Amino acid sequence: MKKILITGALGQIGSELTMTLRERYGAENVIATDINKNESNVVYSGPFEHLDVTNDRDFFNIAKKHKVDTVIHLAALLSATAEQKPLLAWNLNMGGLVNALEVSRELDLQFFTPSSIGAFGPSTPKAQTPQDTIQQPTTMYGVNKVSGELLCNYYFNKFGVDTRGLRFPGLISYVAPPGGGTTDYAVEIYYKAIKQGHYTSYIDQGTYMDMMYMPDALNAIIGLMEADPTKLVHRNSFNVSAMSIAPEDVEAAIKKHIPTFTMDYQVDPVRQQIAQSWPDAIDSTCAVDEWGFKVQYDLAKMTEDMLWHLNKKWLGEKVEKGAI
Ligand code: AKB
Repeated sequence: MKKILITGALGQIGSELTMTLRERYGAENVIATDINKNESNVVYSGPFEHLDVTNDRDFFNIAKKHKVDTVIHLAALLSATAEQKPLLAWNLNMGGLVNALEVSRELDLQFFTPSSIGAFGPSTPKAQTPQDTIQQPTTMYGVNKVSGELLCNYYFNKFGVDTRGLRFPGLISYVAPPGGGTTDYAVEIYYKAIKQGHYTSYIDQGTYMDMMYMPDALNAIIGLMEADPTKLVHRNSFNVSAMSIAPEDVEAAIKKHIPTFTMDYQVDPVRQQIAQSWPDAIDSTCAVDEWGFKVQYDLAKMTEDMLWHLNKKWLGEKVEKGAI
């Protein structure tokens, strides 16, 4: 990775990945693209281009103009929105992906796109979900993710494109909020804990899902992209997780810092059904063995960091580390 084009750069992963890669590889070497534009650092700290990933010619022209050697394709709808708008999800998630792969084939680029725990379904083993197992998802998002994993394998086997990918769990971050995901509760809960001291969870208690703190997710992307290709048995769909948690676990972790925090439940049937169709806890052993995946944050450490950063964001510099 020397010159990188990122799609969906203003989204939850893109906002932080763009800044991290600009620090590592030089601001001018990371071309952020998105269908939207805002006033953030991502737009002003380096090259930014408007890109609708379903427009194949624009995609090709921007990649060629900037002479990139890598595409990190993040633009996609998440699970809950995809379930509300399945046709849009198919067109954007699959149309964008095939365009990104075609550009990578035509220009001989290295390629990354995230898959998800959503690529699994109710018939998948729920505990210690293996790397290679049954994948029969019941959501449009899951259908997109399984198809995407297979398509990336196809582009590697057929055309030799250096495709790589991770099955991300729910990602938690204090920078940019996610939108339209099933795991979003695990981000919202921290925002509401600080702003209102109370959270109403749309995911029921006892519902376990895999999660990861954003710094670990960014390290995982870089670790996989820089990994020795001869060591990779899998390529496009590594299971990676840092913790398996239910809403009441996050509640308890927050209460250690904010004892007055309260939580109740108003379950959203659509997102609850999606959550129940996903694994409780996936097994990341192949990622550990093939390219050295590791995480720094468990629930307690992540909670301390999230609350500290959110307090700092809203209350200013007055907050001392350790005071939260
Ligand atoms: C979602 O909830 O849709 C995403 C995911 C797990 O892929 N966060």
